[in-house]
Amino acid sequence: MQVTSVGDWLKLAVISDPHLGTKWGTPREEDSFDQFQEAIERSLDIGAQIILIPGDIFDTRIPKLEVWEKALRIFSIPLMRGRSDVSLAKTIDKPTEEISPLAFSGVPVVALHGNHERRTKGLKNPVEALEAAGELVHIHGATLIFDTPDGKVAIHGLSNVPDQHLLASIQAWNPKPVAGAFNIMVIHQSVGNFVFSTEERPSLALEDLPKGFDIYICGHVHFRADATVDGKKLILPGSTERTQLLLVEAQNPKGFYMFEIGKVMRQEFVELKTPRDFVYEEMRFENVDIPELYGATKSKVEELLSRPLKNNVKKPIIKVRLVGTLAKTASKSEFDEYSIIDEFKDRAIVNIGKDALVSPGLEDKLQLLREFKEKRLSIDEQAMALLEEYLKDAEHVRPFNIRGLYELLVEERDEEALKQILSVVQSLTDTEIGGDK
Ligand SMILES: [Mn+2]
Repeated sequence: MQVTSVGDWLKLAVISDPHLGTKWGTPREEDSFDQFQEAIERSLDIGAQIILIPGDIFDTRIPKLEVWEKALRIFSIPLMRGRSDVSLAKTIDKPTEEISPLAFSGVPVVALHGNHERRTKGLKNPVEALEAAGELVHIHGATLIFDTPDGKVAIHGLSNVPDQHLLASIQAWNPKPVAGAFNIMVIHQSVGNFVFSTEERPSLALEDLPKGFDIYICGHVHFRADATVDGKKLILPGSTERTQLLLVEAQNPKGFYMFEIGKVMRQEFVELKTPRDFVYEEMRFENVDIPELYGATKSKVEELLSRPLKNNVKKPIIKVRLVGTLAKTASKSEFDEYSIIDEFKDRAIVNIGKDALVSPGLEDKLQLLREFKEKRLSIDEQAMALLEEYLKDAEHVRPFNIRGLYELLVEERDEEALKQILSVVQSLTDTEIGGDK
């Protein structure tokens, strides 16, 4: 990328959805921090004059102190890189007393809060806490106008709003492009066809976005994408951290955007080097038995591990999704995916999805449920009947009076239930010992 260019007003970095603190307590707990720090440092190395973060800096509303400690260190990096040649000229709908002069002692960071950080009205969210520390400027239904050596740039931002209030919030805010400035509109919502997950409905049609801005930027969606709004670009940078192990995440690299804004706008997606490799594969089966399933899954993981890695420092994430039907004699619960995960734990972070693997007996079980419904059994009776159905082949529970125990437990007569169990266990051990003699 060309670092020195004449006539550009501003080099703007857009780094989205770092989700700091996600996967805490797992082998991946450092990832969100490593990737965000790389994005911040590299954007500064390329010459970013403003860093814009469209929400979900943190993974939770009230992050742990351990997460804060790491986050505060990373946010101090842009402050220490020397004063940027941009200055805040004016704010609209943003009281200037909320902004700390410290935020302009280095390269300023402008941020929205995302849905992961949003809190009830009257409570402070963690992005506001970062603002109080002078590490960034938070915007929500507000505009910041910056003077750069060559022109004005206006950042108009609406932090995350619950879907049902979104249109009303945009109408109430009613942002207008600033004359003579390059106008950036930034939000954190699902928009158009871009949604966080298949369960989510888009909360905003592309045509509902306010008109007349030079570029639209949207956080929230974790894979990189772009579209056109009113003849202008809509950029979804995607998250720096891989929070969902979906196929689309395996196909899209993680990174951030650098924009060179001026009479013309240039953009570059900068791919990060710190993310772990992520491989996603689907395996299809028909009437597979359990030993076969173990064998096939293990050799698939082995095969995926033999491929060259981009990141040789961190163990790759390998997701294998099992799809299809099990043999008649097989039950899904007999397949313990954790034994495979454990077997490979020194070489990879393995994830095995077996939701789409169907036991042939499932159809029979659904039929059973339908019958219960027709017979109008009570919930308790349905549970009892299901329990009996499940246990009918389990020899080791046969000596127990399951129905009797269940009824005692429903009535919270736990002591009596325990006594019954102990007396059965006693009689069983007595006969075992007796048999040995
Ligand atoms: Mn997010």
